[in-house]
Order: sequence, then structure tokens, then C-alpha cells
Amino acid sequence: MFSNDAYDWLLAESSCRAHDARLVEIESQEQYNYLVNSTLLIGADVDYWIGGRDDVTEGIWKWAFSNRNFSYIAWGPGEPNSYHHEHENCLVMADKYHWLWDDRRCSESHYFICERKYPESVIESIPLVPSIVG
Ligand SMILES: [Ca+2]
Ligand SMILES: [Ca+2]
Repeated sequence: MFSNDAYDWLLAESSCRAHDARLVEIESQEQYNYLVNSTLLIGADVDYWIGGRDDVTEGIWKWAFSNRNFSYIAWGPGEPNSYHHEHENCLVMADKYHWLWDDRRCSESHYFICERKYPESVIESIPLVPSIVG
């Protein structure tokens, strides 16, 4: 489910939860490829928040909802680089890297990708309009 609005990371996460979903957590190449194909279909030159962050312990990346460590990674070249004085603690699929991953400041506004929480293996690409944030 792709958002039609751009929010900061926390607002993106709460918007997903308001729709009984979460920011997407990527745990396999297959899942990642599916998302890349979906972003290609949408064809927007934007970055997308996904559910990873390292705000608790710098450098230890976890999926926010499940609290799992990353078992699959797809970092862009030179990332994560904590470019802004190590305050890049949230994860995007970055347009500039053809949707490989980049750590960014959580306060940036980006579009985002939600997935239904259950079953965890299912991702839907139905357009979502989270214009109301609970
Ligand atoms: Ca960081
Ligand atoms: Ca970065």
C-alpha cells in the first residue's frame, strides 16, 4: 500500500497503524524485488519510507513494528552513512539508488509504503490514501 502523502517517519508509521498496517518490513530478496517492481509501476521519482530505524542504538538497524534485526539488507553505495552527524536514523528506499536503501533524518517528509500486519508475508500494492492520521 503506497501513500499518497508525504510525512515524516513517525507520522508515516502512525498513519500505517491507523490503517491496521505498518511501515513495510523487508526480510527477503523476493519481498524487496516485489516492492521495487511496484515502485517502478508507480513511476514516481520519490523516496519511500520503510519500517527500519537505528534510533535506539546507532548502527543497530531494526524493523520498527516487529523489533527484528535486519536479516536482509539492500543498502545503496556508501550507505548507511549517517550523513547528518549520525542523526540519520530512519530508512528509505531511495530514488537516487534505484530503490536501494539510504538512512535519512527521520524528520524528512517522504511518501511511504505500508503493509498489512497479518499475514506478514502478504504485501498489497493497493493505492492507499492516508490523508487522515489517527
Ligand atoms: Ca543512524
Ligand atoms: Ca544516508
